[in-house]
Amino acid sequence: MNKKEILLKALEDMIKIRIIEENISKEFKKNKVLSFLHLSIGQEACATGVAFGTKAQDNFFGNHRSHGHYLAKGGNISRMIYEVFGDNRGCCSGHGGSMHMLDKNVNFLGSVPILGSSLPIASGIAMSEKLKKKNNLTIVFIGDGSAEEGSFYETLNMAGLYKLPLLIVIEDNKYAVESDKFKRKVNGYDFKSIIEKGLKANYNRVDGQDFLKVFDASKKLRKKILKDKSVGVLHLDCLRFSKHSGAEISTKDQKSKYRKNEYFEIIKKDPIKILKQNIIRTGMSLIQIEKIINKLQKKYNKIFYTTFNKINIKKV
Ligand SMILES: Cc1ncc(C[n+]2csc(CCOP(=O)(O)OP(=O)(O)O)c2C)c(N)n1
Ligand SMILES: [Mg+2]
Repeated sequence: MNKKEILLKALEDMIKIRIIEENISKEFKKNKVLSFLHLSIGQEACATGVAFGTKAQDNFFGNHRSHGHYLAKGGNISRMIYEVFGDNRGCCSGHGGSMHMLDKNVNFLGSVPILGSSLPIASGIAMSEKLKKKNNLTIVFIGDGSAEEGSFYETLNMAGLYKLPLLIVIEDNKYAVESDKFKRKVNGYDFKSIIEKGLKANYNRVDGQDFLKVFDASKKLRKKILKDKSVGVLHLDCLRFSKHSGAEISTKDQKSKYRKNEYFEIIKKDPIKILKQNIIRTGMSLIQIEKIINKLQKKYNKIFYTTFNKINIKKV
């Protein structure tokens, strides 16, 4: 694929994630989702960029906010929708719901909502891949809050010691629930130097709102980790548009006060807008791109409701 084709395919995947999540959100407001809901709207470039920069044979692990990780990995849209709404046609037979998805068909080996607990599990898979002499990478997505857990440092230490092909992707949206990273959680330590010098792992930090930067960084890290037999951390600065949990996705229903003013700045850095600018640089006009987006929105709205309308939601 040439650059323009890659960007257009990424556009499709990012619109897919957004439309599916917007529709889940609409149904959540009508009490149709029986579990917690954590939307990744605003963070689509992270999942998509890493999926494009790695290979189908690589493994993904997710967390409580993983619809985007699953879809970017090529997960089946209907199986995810069924799962979120507790239908037995879901990828985990409807028992897991939004926060517990697993689909071996696409090497999506599990989203684990207990923060930090996916890290040792992912290391075990990386160890297994190494013992089987497979040249595959295992990627585990965590949030900035989860990178403050002890298991993050323990995993980096052990995975480094055993030279495991493991990539930890930190989606750093600066908040854990409503706790501000800088005001309430982090004592100003030098994260880069702890990872690189302290734990001797590869480290790269890029703008997680820009698909191209995430794509490029994950491609390079994959190559380096597999070549040097070393672990890696990809630190992505990103922005979630929705509140931590629940359905609110627009400024109108943004009720939480903890980042009210900052929120208007945040939504200016829409990853889809940034991707559109990158596509324009390949020679396409904005009108052409908007036409494509319009078609994609219709396509994924239709796919969502074709599946959703087959679900008989049972109250528990
Ligand atoms: C061990 C543990 N403690 C607390 C929680 C409750 N909890 C769920 S999500 C979350 C915040 C996570 O923040 P972060 O890792 O930055 O991810 P984000 O939600 O920002 O994507 C918390 C505290 C949990 N699931 N697991
Ligand atoms: Mg966070």
